[in-house]
Amino acid sequence: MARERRGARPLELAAFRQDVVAGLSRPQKSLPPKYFYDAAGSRLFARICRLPEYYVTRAELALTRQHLAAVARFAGRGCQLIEYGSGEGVKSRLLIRALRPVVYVPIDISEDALRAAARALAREFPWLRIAPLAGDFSRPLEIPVRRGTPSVVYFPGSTIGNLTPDEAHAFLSMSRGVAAKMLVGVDLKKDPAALHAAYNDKAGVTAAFNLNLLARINRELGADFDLRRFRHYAFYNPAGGRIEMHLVALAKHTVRLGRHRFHFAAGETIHTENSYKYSPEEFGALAAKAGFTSSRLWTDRRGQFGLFGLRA
Ligand code: SAH
Ligand code: AVI
Repeated sequence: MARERRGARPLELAAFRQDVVAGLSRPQKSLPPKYFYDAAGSRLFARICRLPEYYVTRAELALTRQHLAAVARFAGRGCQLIEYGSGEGVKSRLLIRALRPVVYVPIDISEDALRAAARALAREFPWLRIAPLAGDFSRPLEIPVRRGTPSVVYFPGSTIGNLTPDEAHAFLSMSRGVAAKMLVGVDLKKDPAALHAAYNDKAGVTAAFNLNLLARINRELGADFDLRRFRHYAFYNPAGGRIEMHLVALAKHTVRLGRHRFHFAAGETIHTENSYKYSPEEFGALAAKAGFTSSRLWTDRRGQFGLFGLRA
């Protein structure tokens, strides 16, 4: 019998189990990255954002501060602001201050992180109506917005990079039905050495984040992964234009999950995440294919990260 986490819904747990079993049954074992974000995973991600090697958050924060007036003019004040994968909402604060939205709808799969961020924002912005939505943005969601007031979708952090280009295209097309304007944070192509360092930090926080996925499967689904038998492995794949994160089995062994048995050869990997890096042209073309007719791009001074303003 699986040990259910307090508060975990049986349906979500069933979907989690199904995805894990399907992913570990493939010739190249894989797990969907959305499952990184239980409460522990969200805390580890917050630590990643503060690492010296992880330029992503700092670059996006800097460019948002630098171009805030132009971004606010593009989005328009008094809109309904819908944010996918809101997490801690670090950058959201800047937009909320500049846009003064009539409602802010943060959407995140990590319920604990979502509630904590919403509580903090409510203290900071007592005038703001906040309508948090715990859910999976890869599935259709009922978003509580009013017709008649313009909506803006905000998708920062390069979370779009964790989708395959096909999934990103589907996501952008879906968002076009939610709002006519979108702000998307995109990590840009750069020196592979900088990318490599960002996903192989010296303090080992990214490794802990990657391994927490196995710990979560043990906690919530009652599997018997031995974390000492796996090693974090992340590298830039230039042909694919993406960082790949894997967990490498250090020795031949078998993992049990209920009635399932998953055999690992020494050196075999579980592919846990892709993090796509785009050139401005590549992302512009993807947005155009998804039906956005015009796009603006703001970048930080070093050209590491881009914020795209898309209009349908
Ligand atoms: N926007 C924040 C957090 C980025 S981390 C920032 O820029 O720093 C990615 C966030 O997306 C996490 O909070 C994670 O819980 C959430 N997330 C990942 N996959 C998701 C999915 N399928 N549906 C909803 N939220 C998801
Ligand atoms: C959330 N996402 C954009 C992060 C990234 O950079 O792909 C997740 C992450 N994985 C390892 N470090 C950070």
